[in-house]
Amino acid sequence: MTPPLNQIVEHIRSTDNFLVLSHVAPDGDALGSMLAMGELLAALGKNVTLFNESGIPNRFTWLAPKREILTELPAVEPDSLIVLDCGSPERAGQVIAPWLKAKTVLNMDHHLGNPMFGTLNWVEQRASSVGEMVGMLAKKLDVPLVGLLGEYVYLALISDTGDFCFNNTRPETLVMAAEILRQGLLPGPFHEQKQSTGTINQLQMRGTVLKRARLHANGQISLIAFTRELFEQTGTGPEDTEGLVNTVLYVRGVQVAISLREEETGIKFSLRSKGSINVQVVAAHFGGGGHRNAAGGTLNMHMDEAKTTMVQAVTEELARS
Ligand SMILES: [Mn+2]
Repeated sequence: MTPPLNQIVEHIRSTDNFLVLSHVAPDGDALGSMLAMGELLAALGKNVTLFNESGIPNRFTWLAPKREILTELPAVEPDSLIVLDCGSPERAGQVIAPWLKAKTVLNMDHHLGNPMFGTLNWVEQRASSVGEMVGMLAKKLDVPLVGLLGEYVYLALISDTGDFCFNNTRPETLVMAAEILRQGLLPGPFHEQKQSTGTINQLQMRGTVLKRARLHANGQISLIAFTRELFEQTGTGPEDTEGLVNTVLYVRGVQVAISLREEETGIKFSLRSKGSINVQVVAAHFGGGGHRNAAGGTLNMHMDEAKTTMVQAVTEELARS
């Protein structure tokens, strides 16, 4: 067992009141690991409050969590904060920022380049997901991955591994998934619930985006772009873009897929790569972050400039690989 896990176990055993939070615009790992941590701490008889600045996105309302997810700071101050899936403290959002500086912070994450901003830091880059780390913690604390705890860990596992297809799927990940199934989770209905969240507007918006997809660098780069104009025309929004970048990565010959999304704060970019091509370094160059095969960030420029900039940066990284 790794020393940080020991320290986290000791800290949890000796502390009573926790605030558990994950990054803004949460994905399946951020939500799954946060909800799972809530169940785990409750199973240990601890007081736990959940916090996420963005709340629960529409595509996850089917989870219908029993435990409330606060979007404002709670009135009662916790003894400790557990920060999940945040590659940097900024990812936790602005509301919580003062507490991150002032309080005891357990930083549990799996991103490359995490700056170890916590009082205790457990950063496991090899873990498929932070949900997997919560599962490891549960095992260490003798809490079985049963019921909601199992479901939430499973959500985190399948979300960050692309249903166990990405390189970050390790034997330990599948052993944990097997354990959750052994405890009673049925994967068929679970996946069906998770997938059945689209709308016809979303489908048509995605059709338009795919129709406009382009290849660059002799077919090694694919690029899609979501404009605010298109969101307005189709009655959709940023969260309807989820996952489409993977679709354009799987075009034959493509090594890197770029997705650009126009937001009020600038252009959000998402990068996906195949094999050993590292898009985390490209994202980091523009102040973003992530993993070797999946990374992102924000560009403060217009869409046309963002397209040229990202294609050039990725082309240079391809030349280095
Ligand atoms: Mn994650």
